[in-house]
Amino acid sequence: MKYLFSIFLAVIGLQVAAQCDPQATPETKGLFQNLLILQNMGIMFGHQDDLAYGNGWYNEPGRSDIKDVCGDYPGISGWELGHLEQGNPYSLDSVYFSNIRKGIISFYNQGGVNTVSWHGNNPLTGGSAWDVTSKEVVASILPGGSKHELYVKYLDRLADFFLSLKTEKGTYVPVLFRPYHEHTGSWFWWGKNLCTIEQYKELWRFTVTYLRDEKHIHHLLFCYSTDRFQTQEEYLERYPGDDIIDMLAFDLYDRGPEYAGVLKNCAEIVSKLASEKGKPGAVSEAGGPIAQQTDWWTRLILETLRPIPLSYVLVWRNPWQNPRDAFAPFKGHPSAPDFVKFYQDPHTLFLKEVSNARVYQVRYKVKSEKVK
Ligand code: BMA
Repeated sequence: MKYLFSIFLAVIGLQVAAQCDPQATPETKGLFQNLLILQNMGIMFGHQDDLAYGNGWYNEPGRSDIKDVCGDYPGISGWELGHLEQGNPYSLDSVYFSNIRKGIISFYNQGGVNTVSWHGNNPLTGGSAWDVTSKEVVASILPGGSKHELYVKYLDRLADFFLSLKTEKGTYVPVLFRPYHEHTGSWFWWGKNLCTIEQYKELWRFTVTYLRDEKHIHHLLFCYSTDRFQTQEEYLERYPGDDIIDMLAFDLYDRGPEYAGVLKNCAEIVSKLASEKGKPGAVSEAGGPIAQQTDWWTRLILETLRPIPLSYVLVWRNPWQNPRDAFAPFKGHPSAPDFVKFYQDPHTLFLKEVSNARVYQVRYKVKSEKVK
């Protein structure tokens, strides 16, 4: 009953405001609407590269460290496109793009949500995403810049990939696309000290309009995601605009005892802003010392985030070579028992719940669509 009431409120409240790309495919509009509705009912759990590899294994179709621990898959699955822009066959984390494509389509067919990050190489120096030796990179790829054509080629490769995300029936698979993340820090070439506010916003604006208007891609929801921040002003300083961004998020890793407090503050600010803008909000990356703090899942993540409406919290990858770097539990991990409690809590949403919620189904028409 409580849930029905919040769905009702959410739907009524959203009819006026909430809209993504007006030309978005029905499944993408449906996803946008359902993310808004679901975040009032619980929080989806996500894991990066969950279906690609895990602790001690690589590319075993159907396998997932999360499923090994709790019997279900995450509600949202993270994927990485770094090096796709180079025309390489596999990502910087050694996952074949052909397998990423298959994984995204298959997870969609099971009713789950897919999100994509992009640690693209530095187009000016040819170095990695972490090459911060030049402050001219963003300027160089904007229209008129010396590397603009190269950047357009990068986007063309991304566009080809996005346009290949189609089911057997020819339906484009919606994806949450989260480029240029953690820009409030300065460890990527698009970071705060590496470009001006205007250049960063222009980078987003060019990227989104190119993919949407020139390449006719209408199955992406664009996600803006900072690193840690203290105030709403700081969070919004480089925000490119409501017509460009569909979803508000932040990344926050546990680096000490202040974590719960900082997480709460960031989550409250993003949740409030997202609700004011009629957009979903999320913790787009998280991770903590789960091998030592074995109750991290319930004590820190769940307790902090429970009262705050957010669409998902995604933890980073489990590299197959090194159990100490795992951000999620795997079979036999010391935090696995606590993770099972986290899974069992009604507030967390895994694939079973997300697929039952039919998140690609359109729930309401917005005004502009009725008038047509
Ligand atoms: C980082 C690390 C790297 C990885 C990159 C992109 O946080 O996990 O090893 O290459 O993300 O996924």
